[in-house]
Amino acid sequence: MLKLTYFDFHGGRGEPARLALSLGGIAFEDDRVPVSDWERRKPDTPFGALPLLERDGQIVAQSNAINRYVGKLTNLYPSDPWQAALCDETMEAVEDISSMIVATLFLPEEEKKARREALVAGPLPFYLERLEQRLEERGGQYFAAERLSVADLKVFVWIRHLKSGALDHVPTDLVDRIAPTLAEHYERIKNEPGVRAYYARHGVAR
Ligand SMILES: N[C@@H](CCC(=O)N[C@@H](CS)C(=O)NCC(=O)O)C(=O)O
Repeated sequence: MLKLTYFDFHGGRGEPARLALSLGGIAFEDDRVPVSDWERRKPDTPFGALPLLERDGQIVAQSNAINRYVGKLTNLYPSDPWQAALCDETMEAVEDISSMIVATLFLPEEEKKARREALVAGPLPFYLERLEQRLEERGGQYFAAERLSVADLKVFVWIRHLKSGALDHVPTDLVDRIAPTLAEHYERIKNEPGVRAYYARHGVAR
């Protein structure tokens, strides 16, 4: 059986793979690490970070490698090489902008405010607009192969975070104002029956 290890919160780099495995109906051990356990477990991980996926006693790290692997298992990764590259492009772009946000998470309040306001003034709208443009060029519904893929799940998880209000100094209506097609994409993925079922199972309202 597969074991997916990630922190015990909703969202973040481990969530797209949790969603993909759930949507694909693949049973997996959902190993949710309490933040209080992390220091103890970190030295045993390949790169000192989560998520990890374990299969038959072997481990693969790096979220997008995991996303591609589970995407292949669940038919949520394009088989056509070009469409696969478009799927990868989307996931790496989300990785770029998410890393900028993650870098602000544990800053002292004043520095956090300044850094987040700078993100809202530049990089966040830039990535939202460029992702929206890419989505529209591909028909406006999905990021690759005109069907649901792990790229859509990764964008969904990121947009969900931006809209959640969990990020002080990032207006919750930023996505709606800057990238309405991306906001529609978020609603479409949120309303996928498998995605609704996943969050209902985990007792998350949004
Ligand atoms: N490039 C890695 C980055 C992994 C990463 O930084 N994960 C964060 C959580 S989203 C983490 O484990 N942070 C705890 C730490 O660095 O100690 C990936 O995509 O998986």
